[in-house]
Amino acid sequence: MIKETLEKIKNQAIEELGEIGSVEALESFRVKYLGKKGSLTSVLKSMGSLSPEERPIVGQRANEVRAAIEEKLEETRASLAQKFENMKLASETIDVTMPGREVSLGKKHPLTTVLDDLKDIFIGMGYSIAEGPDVELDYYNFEALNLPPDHPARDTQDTFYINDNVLLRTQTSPVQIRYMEQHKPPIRIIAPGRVFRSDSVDATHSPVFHQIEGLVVDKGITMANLKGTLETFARKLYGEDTRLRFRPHHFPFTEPSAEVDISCFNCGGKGCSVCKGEGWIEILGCGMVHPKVLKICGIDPDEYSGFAFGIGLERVALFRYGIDDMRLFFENDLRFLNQF
Ligand code: 2U9
Repeated sequence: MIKETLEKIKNQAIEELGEIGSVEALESFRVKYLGKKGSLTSVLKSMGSLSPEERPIVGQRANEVRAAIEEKLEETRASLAQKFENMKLASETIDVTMPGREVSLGKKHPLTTVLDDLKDIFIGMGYSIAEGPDVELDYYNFEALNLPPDHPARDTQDTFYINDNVLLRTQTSPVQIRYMEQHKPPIRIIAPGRVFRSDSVDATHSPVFHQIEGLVVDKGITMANLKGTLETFARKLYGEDTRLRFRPHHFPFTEPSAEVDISCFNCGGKGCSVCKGEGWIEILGCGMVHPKVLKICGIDPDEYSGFAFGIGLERVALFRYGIDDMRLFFENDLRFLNQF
């Protein structure tokens, strides 16, 4: 009876093994037949009921059955492992004859390219780069720059107010004020950054644009240093033949002040469509730092003097690339940006 059960178990086990397709199913099979509570183990446990003559014979057969099942189980395990290895290899095959995938590289925004060029020129002249917050105190943006409350020039720089004292900066000049509060002369810095004005968007205006301002403070700085610096800068940016024209102007934070034109880089000054027949192109504003501004920053205007200038980055880029609408810089249309 036990012998028959053994044969049944063996046949059933071998048949089941033939159908097993996963490692998990193989483990369940092992527990079912060979585990502590498995069917073969139960048979062995029930051998006590056999006669002393039968016991060794059945015992030997039981061992043979166990060995046969184990052997087939190991075979199945090996062939399953082989099958999965083959599947893995097949799925990971690389076709080296396939054409490569193009990696599309990003590129600099034209404003970044222009900014980097300007930075390089001033760094080459020994300037450091200073930065400050976009959200500023009224004090740093206006008052310290000689623009007290109710000063008429505030109207031309209307901005976005967070509250009575906090606003989005209209110029990068507050960076220089903060710098002067913390550093003694000699000072030679440029302050590039984003500025804000409450302007409606059109081809030449944007409520967000970029400036790069410069400040030099030391003993004995004069208008001649300012002119020489700007001439060097303009020649590096627009070519060695570039001439400069200083026109008197007024800014509350500089005295005297000037607006600066370059001779047209397209026609050399004869007049063309780029300079609208003028021969000159306005590129920046500048002046000698107002003594009141130096004083408010703790620098003695009797001992020190300085010059400052401001350049609108978008304007430089518009001229360089022959673009007539500033909105293109901010729309992020890749058909436009990919041309640079
Ligand atoms: C300090 C003192 C003086 C910065 C200056 C200008 C003249 C100027 C314009 C250029 C184009 C603004 O973006 S724009 O419209 N800027 O004309 N900026 S002088 O003068 C300073 C700055 C900081 C402490």
